[in-house]
Amino acid sequence: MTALARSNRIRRTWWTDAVDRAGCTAYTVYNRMMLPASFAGTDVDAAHLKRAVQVWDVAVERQVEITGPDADTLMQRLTPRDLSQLQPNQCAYVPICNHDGGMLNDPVALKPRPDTWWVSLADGELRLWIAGMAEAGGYGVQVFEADVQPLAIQGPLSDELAARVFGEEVRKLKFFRHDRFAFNGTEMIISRTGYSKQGGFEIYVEREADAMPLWNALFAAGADLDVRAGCPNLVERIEGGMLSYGNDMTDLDTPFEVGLDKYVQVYDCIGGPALKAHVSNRRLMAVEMAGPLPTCDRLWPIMLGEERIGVVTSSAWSQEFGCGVAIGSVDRRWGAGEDVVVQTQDGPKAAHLREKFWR
Ligand code: THG
Repeated sequence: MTALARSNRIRRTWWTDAVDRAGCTAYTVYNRMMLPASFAGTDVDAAHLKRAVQVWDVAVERQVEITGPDADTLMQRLTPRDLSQLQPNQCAYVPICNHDGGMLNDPVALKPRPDTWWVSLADGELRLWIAGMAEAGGYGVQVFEADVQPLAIQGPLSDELAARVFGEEVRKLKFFRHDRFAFNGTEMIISRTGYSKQGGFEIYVEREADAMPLWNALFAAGADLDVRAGCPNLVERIEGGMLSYGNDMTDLDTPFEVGLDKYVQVYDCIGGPALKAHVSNRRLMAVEMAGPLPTCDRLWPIMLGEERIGVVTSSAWSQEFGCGVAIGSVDRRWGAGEDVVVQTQDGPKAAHLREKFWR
């Protein structure tokens, strides 16, 4: 394996020094910023995430701020998800589509204040798209990347750790809700969200001066909980069927082709007419694979006899389930139960299409 060459072009976060010191062994680049990808190895990291609690530097979840009197109108123009019933303290997972209905991003959106949205981006260029739409449509808003850096707490002991640092009230936060909690003489927005199925919170840190004090407070408070530095975990997220923009979907996929049907309710939006007319002929499925598996850094054809019926978009070896776990984009004519062959760069692997993910 070769190293990632660092430079100014690949932005550091407020915690990069601490993440290095904590033993990060691999980074990836996400929104032109450093995202830790491994500490003790994906398997060891996953096992620890499932039993204890981790602190994740997810500053790469960039917040595009849309602020002004037309912020709500523009936001509803940008997504086919119906935002009209959303509570002020609610987060929403929102597909964002181009005019063909193709997925441009799958962010979490929330309102830190009235007339202000934060669009918490997956990897992509969405700020330019939003700024362009605001300008072209003459919306009364400002659009910019806010200097907010999220830190996630994930794992079954997340509530205990968060309560020790932010107080018992944080336990009452419901899934995909946010609120403000005191820390270090300031208030921080915390949501019960995060890119794992193990539960936890995300803290939207707005001042660099609070970043290391928060990191240090979490590690001091969680010593007896075996708190460790961690990161979004490849195998855990595939076991849970959590999607990764750029891997499991691109602008060549509509929400219907990547299992996001339930977030398409409004057609009077960018991409709405295309989505209304759209007939999708493939969908994402769980794929169980025989190992050993090489790194999935290209699309792997899924073969049923001589016919190519889809591609594997992400995969990893699962120690917990004793098999390769994968996400595949498969022709709708074929469904769960099919025995298939996946062509990896290391040769063919026996595989099986499943109805459900592993958790
Ligand atoms: N949190 C925040 N911002 C983010 C992510 C996050 N930005 C980047 C990336 N992750 C965006 N993509 C996702 C993908 C899945 C989920 C959240 C963001 C997610 N999915 C739930 C699941 O699959 O179980 C379902 C959510 C729902 O149905 O409402 O949480 O993690 N701030």
